[in-house]
Amino acid sequence: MGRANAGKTTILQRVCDTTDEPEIFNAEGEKVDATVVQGSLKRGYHNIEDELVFKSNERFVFHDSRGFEAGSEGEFDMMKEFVMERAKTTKLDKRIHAIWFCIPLNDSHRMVTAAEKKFFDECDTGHVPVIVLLTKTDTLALDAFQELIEDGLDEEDAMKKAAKVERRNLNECVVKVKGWLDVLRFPPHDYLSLTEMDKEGAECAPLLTCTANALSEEGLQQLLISSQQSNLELCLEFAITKLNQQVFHISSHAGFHIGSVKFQKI
Ligand SMILES: Nc1nc2c(ncn2[C@@H]2O[C@H](COP(=O)(O)OP(=O)(O)OP(=O)(O)O)[C@@H](O)[C@H]2O)c(=O)[nH]1
Ligand SMILES: [Mg+2]
Repeated sequence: MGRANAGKTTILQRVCDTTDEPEIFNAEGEKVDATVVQGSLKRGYHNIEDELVFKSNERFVFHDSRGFEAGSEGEFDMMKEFVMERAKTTKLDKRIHAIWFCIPLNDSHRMVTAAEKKFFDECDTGHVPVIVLLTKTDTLALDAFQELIEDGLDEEDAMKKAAKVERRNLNECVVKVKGWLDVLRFPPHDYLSLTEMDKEGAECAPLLTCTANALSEEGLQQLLISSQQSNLELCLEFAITKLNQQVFHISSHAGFHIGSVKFQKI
């Protein structure tokens, strides 16, 4: 989910380790001709019912929201109906498992729009976690630099102090967004800031770890981690965490302690 230009497609491409456009399938599972939708895709047109799949990793199926910030009630209602129905359906192939809600931080004048607040006030996604992704946080670096120049620093000093100001500004943004969303009826499950996702090789592990941790069903957690194919370390990390939990379970029942370090070495 997320307004136009929020960085949605970029994140999906990173997760699937590709720069290609996705293949699109309509609600009936028929492939949609990419040349027909190409122009409209560029303008941010999406049909949330469509399934997006990247050739590089066909294990993930994505749905991309329309930019419902445009203020059209009809579009918002369509999105809400889709999310609430797909979050609860018992049909496995139709179920959505997690929602990444992108809020770009490069537009300080409209950090959170009314339509975004409305989502968290009205959309009951049940067990499906909604994770707010604060995107494009790298753009805060230039803002920080400019702020320091405006305060009268020369370029060299501004460069030196920019990182600190950037961190402070990011923290302030996170606090503000949380303050707005956490008071609503269906607040986000978690928040994560992402930086430079438009750069090749951008780090996806925090996003996958955060999502896996948000999934309430253990089976789904494992499925997510095994679906991502690019990060073996993450597979190992989750396998070890799982093993440690089992070991702890056994040891607490058996009344003796088995050091988890030993098992990590194995
Ligand atoms: N600086 C910066 N730019 C980014 C980042 N992520 C994406 N972008 C750029 O932002 C623009 C929009 O990214 P998209 O991924 O197409 O955004 P989208 O949400 O899919 O947009 P629509 O499909 O139009 O709704 C592109 O030019 C990206 O290269 C980021 O982390 N940092
Ligand atoms: Mg897009």
